Amino acid sequence: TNIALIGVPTYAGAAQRGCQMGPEAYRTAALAETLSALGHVVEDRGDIRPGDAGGIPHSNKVVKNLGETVAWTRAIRDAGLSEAGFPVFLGGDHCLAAGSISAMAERAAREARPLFVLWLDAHPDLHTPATTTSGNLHGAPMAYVTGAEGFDDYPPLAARVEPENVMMMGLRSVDPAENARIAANGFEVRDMRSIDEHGVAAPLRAFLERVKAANGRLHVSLDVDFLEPGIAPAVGTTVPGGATFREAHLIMEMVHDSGLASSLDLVELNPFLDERGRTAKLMVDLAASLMGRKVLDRMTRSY
Ligand code: DIR
Ligand code: MN
Ligand code: MN
Ligand code: MN
Repeated sequence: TNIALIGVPTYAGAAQRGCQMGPEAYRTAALAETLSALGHVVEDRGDIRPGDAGGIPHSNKVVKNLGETVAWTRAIRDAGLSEAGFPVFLGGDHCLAAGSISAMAERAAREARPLFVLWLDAHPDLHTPATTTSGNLHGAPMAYVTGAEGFDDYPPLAARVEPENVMMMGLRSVDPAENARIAANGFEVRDMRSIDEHGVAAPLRAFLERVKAANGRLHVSLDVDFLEPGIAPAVGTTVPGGATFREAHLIMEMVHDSGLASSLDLVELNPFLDERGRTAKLMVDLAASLMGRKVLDRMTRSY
């Protein structure tokens, strides 16, 4: 596979600074070398920059950095659209997904195929600028890419993602406005309660069958806070009770075996909060599992 690493050093959508250092942390944790060793052709495109961001006011006064977030969204979308291979977007906070997913939806539409999204996150990120109560726009990309009202300041969507083509796993922090949007729109949601009861394998297998049957493209969006904070502490929005090391790797291994994945976000890593890079290394190992590393190949690595 031809993999392009796209650094997106933004914290425009986050609650605290630090995730702008994410792309360098992944490079330091040897992401490119790790994927090359699996036989892929890896090109690091370096970091992208947003265009000029004028301030954009919003009637919801808590909204932060709307102009910057919109400028990043446009730059990320353009970077994604200019890739022919498998882009890996290195965040940066999750506002990144507004650009990456809208680009991948447009690419899929050009091939007359649907885009499916596997959303791995403690949060559904289904706010709009009008409903956010934190003002942090990393809580909004999924509403944007599925065509919610209220994103008039964002770039117009060339193609929206159908909510029923989105599978969210790992949810355990959902705000009331987000819950209403889930109930009204047919997202497939496997929250942590569901994972406790049924595991990840059976529902993921069923989802991947749907992607295959529809000849879809598949984007994977991995927020660090999907993971149990004990194994992945370097994120500004930890929520207890996340996915275990093996649950997360099994998801990546199954997606690899399906052969369906075509793009990936690695988001919300805040290296400033890390202990000796352990979270960056875990995220690199998860990306390696997604790109074909098997349990029996795994190098010994101490976290
Ligand atoms: C919360 C937290 N729902 C918000 N969202 C986060 O700020 O709107 N998403 N952390 O990843
Ligand atoms: Mn998120
Ligand atoms: Mn999250
Ligand atoms: Mn977030």
